[in-house]
Formats: sequence, C-alpha cells, structure tokens
Amino acid sequence: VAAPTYVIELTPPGRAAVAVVLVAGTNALPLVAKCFAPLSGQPISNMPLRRIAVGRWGQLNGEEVVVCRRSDHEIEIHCHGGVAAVRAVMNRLIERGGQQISWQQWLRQSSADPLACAARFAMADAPTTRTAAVLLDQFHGALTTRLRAALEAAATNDWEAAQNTIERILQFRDVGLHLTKPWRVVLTGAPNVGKSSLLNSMAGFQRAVVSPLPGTTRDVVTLNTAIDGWPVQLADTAGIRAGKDELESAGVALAQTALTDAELVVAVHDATMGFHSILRQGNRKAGADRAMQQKRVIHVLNKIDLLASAGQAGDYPLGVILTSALTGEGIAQLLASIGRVLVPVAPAPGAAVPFTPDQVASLDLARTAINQRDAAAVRTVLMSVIA
Ligand SMILES: Nc1nc2c(ncn2[C@@H]2O[C@H](COP(=O)(O)OP(=O)(O)OP(=O)(O)O)[C@@H](O)[C@H]2O)c(=O)[nH]1
Ligand SMILES: [Mg+2]
Repeated sequence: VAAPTYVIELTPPGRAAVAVVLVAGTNALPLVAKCFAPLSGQPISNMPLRRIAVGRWGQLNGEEVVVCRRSDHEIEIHCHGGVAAVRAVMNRLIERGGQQISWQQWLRQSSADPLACAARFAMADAPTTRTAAVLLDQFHGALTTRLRAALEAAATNDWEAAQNTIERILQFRDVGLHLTKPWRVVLTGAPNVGKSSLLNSMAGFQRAVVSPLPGTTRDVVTLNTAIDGWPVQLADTAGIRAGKDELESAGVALAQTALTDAELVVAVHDATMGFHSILRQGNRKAGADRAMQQKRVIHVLNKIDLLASAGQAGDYPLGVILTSALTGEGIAQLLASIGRVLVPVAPAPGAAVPFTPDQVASLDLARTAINQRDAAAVRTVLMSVIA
C-alpha cells in the first residue's frame, strides 16, 4: 500500500482573502502535478524549493492559484479564501487520492515533540500577542529545558535544585492556565452604585445598559478584553439586595454564581455614602458570603465626581480605588490594579510556563515525588509531560 498523501487546510475555516492548503507525503508532488497547470508550462517537478509558481487549478479556466514547494514532501497551494474556493481545491486533491486530515491531526503526526505540539495548539487559541509570545517560548523549548534540568537534578539526588526548578515553573501556573482562557473578573455591589457604567468605561463603549433606576442589570453581561496583554472576561452583574421581584431575584442568583466562579471580584461602592458605612455594610455581608472570603477583591469607590473633594470620601484603606465612570477618572488605575492582582509577577521572556491543566497536575505530582525523594516517580511524571 502506498503511503498516504495528506491534504490539510492550514488557514482557519471561514471567509478570508487567501487560504492555504498543504499537501504532504512522499507522493505530494505527483498528486499536485495532476491538478495544477502552471502558466509557465514548466512541470512543477523542475521547480526549486521555496519558489512559487502561478497557474490554474484543474482546467484551463480553473481557479488561479499559487503553488510553492516547501520541502521535498510538502507543497502549499495558496488560493482564494472563500469557503467554496478552498473546497474546490481540496476536493480535486481528494478525488485523485489525497486524504484529508485536520491541521491538529497533521501536527500530532508530524511533530516529534508533544510539548511543542501542545504549544502550537494553544497558540491557535491565544487571544493576545503577549499570551502568544509566552506560548511561543514554550514551543521553542523553555518548559522542556527546565523540566529536563529538574530530571537531571533528581537523577543526581540534588533535591534542592530539583525542587527549586519545579517551584519556579509552578509560580506561573495561574498565568499559564489563563493564556488561552480569560481570567474572570466580576463587578459586584449594591444596586445603582455604577457597576454597569464602570464596565462601559473600562470597555470604551456602551456594552451594558445604564439607568438611574436601581435594579437595572438583571443578566450577567460579559465582555472580553485584555488588560496588560492578559485576556480578561469582565462581567457586570445585578446589584445585590434582597429580591424586589422574581426577575431581580433571578438576576441576583446569577450574580452569586458569577461571583463563585470569579478569579477576582471588583466590589463597587458609592463614594457619596462614605467609606466607613460601606465597610460596616461590607463586613456584615462578608460574614454571610463565604465564597467572597476566599476571593481576591479590589474595592472601588465610584462617583467621586459627586464629592466636593477626595477627602470627603473619608479615610479609606490603601488599595481602595477612587473612580468616576462619568469623567473617566481612576479608570486607568483600576485597570492597572486588576492587571497587577491577576498577574503580580509576569514571566520574563524565555521563562518556563506550564500551560495545560495536565502539565500543572503533573508538576504537582513531581513536587510530591521530589519531597519524597523518589527519583523514579519524578522521572515517570516529568517524562509524561516531555515525551
Ligand atoms: N455622577 C456619577 N454618576 C454615575 C457614575 N457612575 C454611574 N452613575 C450613574 O448612576 C446611575 C446608576 O448607574 P449604573 O451603572 O446603571 O449602576 P449599576 O450599579 O449598574 O446599577 P444596577 O444595574 O441597578 O445594579 C446612573 O444614572 C449612572 O449614570 C459616576 O461615576 N458619577
Ligand atoms: Mg447595572
């Protein structure tokens, strides 16, 4: 049986200007030659590597495409990006013996390094250049190198070095697990304090309905954004008070769920109420709300534009942020503060960062094995990540 010739759509599905289809396998060249008519009339087998050829796909009046030999067994076809154009190019290859596989399957079979492969999958889901850069470092071996160092240390009974290496990697577990999955930040507080207005200010557009009526927000309104290059999902919620009506109570219940799931809570207060009464109220509530006690919370005093002077807010603890959703004052500080709380220490370029739950779980097991001075277990666990 001849080795299969794979046909892989490299560009994401959907409409775009240009799409790229890869043909890979020892018979890639003859397969493409059957489908492609170069304008030059020169057979593509004569074409040097990495040179491009323009021509028609199929018949003389077929789709115009650009073909490039990337290596002896890999040829790229660059065609129009419309869904039908890509389909037509691929169908012709498949009819003539090509076997379609997904880019994920292709990467899995063609990469010798599973960790690098996982990094490439994750990169496709990285929403910002900053997160993609961290993943690119892992693709280039940042994590593998450090894991090998830990293995080496454990093998020579240098337990302290092994432990330090693992700890240094694990300090970035939260950052790593949020490279492709946004941090969840939830705005909460009493009705009418300006939660929706703050969400809109942070977004820079009117995402949530604002009104002078307390109890305006009922659903959880989310918004994906980036703070300092870290992906963040901001959620605005119903103001929390004993339910007025059924609908508002339902909103409050949704808000409670969002709070439970959040990695960070932004507790919004009305500055005109004075911080001490707010704190008293907050303490009473915190007792009732166990979930909140485990959370990282940033306190915000909003509507400071209504105060004659900042001093009028009274003495407030360090770290409380004063904002006005109306004038935009304090919004930049609030965003910066959220960034600092979520990622207090950003990984330096080239740092080893674990980026899947499986990797983090294995590193936790490795830490236990190191504490137990069990070199064989360290080896098994770390090799499961590397190879
Ligand atoms: N002066 C002033 N008014 C504000 C500020 N922020 C919000 N408001 C006003 O306060 C009222 C309530 O604002 P919302 O953003 O709807 O408040 P909310 O906390 O989302 O209210 P609920 O959804 O009902 O819980 C609106 O009339 C806003 O225009 C602010 O910083 N300064
Ligand atoms: Mg609201």
